Amino acid sequence: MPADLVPQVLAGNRRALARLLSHVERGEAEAALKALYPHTGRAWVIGVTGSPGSGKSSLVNALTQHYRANGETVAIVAVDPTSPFSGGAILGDRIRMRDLSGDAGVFIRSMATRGSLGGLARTTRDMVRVIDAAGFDRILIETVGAGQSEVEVARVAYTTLVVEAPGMGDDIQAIKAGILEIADVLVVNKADRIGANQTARALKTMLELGHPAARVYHHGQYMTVEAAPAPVAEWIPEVVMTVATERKGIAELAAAIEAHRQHRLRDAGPFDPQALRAELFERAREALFQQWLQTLSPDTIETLIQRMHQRELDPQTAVQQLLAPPSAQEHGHARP
Ligand SMILES: Nc1nc2c(ncn2[C@@H]2O[C@H](COP(=O)(O)OP(=O)(O)OP(=O)(O)O)[C@@H](O)[C@H]2O)c(=O)[nH]1
Ligand SMILES: [Mg+2]
Repeated sequence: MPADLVPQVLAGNRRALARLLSHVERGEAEAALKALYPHTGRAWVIGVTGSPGSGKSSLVNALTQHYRANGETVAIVAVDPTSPFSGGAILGDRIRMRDLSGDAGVFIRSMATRGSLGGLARTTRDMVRVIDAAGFDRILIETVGAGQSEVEVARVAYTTLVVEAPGMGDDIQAIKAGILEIADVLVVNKADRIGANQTARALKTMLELGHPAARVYHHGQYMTVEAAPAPVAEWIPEVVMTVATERKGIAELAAAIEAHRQHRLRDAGPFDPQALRAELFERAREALFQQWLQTLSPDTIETLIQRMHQRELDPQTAVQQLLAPPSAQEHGHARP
C-alpha cells in the first residue's frame, strides 16, 4: 500500500520516496498524498525550461552544487521529453548529472511524459508535494519548453527560469509568446559564446514590451509614468548571464531566484489562493468528467461518434444529447 510508505518518506527514506513517486506516477497514491499534504509547503520549487540544448541540465547541475555548498538539500525532477529523438538527450542528462550522484543531499528523478494519469502538470505537482514532504530544501524541475503541457509543468514551480542561448534568434521569436510570460528569471546561458550580449538585450527589450510603464489618467489625458505606485510592486523578470559549464554567473542566478522568492513570499507565498483555486477547479472538472463518463454506456458514445462521422450530427448537438437526462434522450431519438 502506497500509504504505508508515508512514515518512511517523512523520515527521509530514499527508497520509500522513490517507490511512492512511482505510485504517484501511476495515479495510485491518493491516501498517501492526503496524509503528506500537511507536511508540504517548505521546499522552494524552481522550474527550469527553455529551448532544447540551451543548457538547462548543466544549469540544474551547477545550481545544485551551489545549493549543496550552502548546506541545502536538492531534489531534481527531469521531465523527459516525449519525442523518441530525445532519447539521447536523456542519456546525456544522466551523464551530466553523474557528478551529483553519490551525494546523499541530492535526489534525482526522471519522469516520463507519457502515460501520466490525470495530466502531466497534475502528476508533477503531486510528485513535488511528496518530495517537499520528504524534506528537501530545493526542488528543481527541468522541462523542455516546447508545448503547452511543458508550460503548464513550469507553472507548478514557484520560481520559473527560462533558459536561452546565443544564436537562437528564431527560437526566441517562437517561444516569446508562451514562455516569456512565465519567466521569473531569464537566463542567457552560454555567455562564453558570441552574441550573448545581443541575446540578453533582445530579451530585455521583449520584457520591457511585456511590462509597459503604467498609464495614468492625469489632467484630462492619459499619461505614461515610469513606475506606478502599486500596493504590491510587480515583479520584473531579471536577465542573468551564465556559463553553466564553467559555473560562471551561478551565484548571481541564485541571488535572482532568491530575490524572486522574497518577492513572492511578501506577496502571497508559494501556495497563493489563485493557484489553489485553479487547482481545485481543474481537479473538480476532471473528477466530474470521470464521474459522468461512468454513467454512460460505451454503445451510446459509439453511436454518437458514428452519427457525427456520417455528418448526421454535429459535435455540439452530440454533447447536448449526452448531457440530456435519459428520458429527454429517448424523446430526442423519437423525433424525426
Ligand atoms: N559553451 C557552453 N556550452 C554549454 C554551456 N552550458 C551547457 N553547454 C553545453 O551545451 C550542451 C547542452 O547542454 P545541456 O545542459 O544538456 O542542455 P539542455 O538544455 O539540458 O538540453 P536538453 O535537455 O536536451 O534540451 C552540452 O554539450 C553542454 O556541455 C555554456 O555555458 N557554454
Ligand atoms: Mg536537459
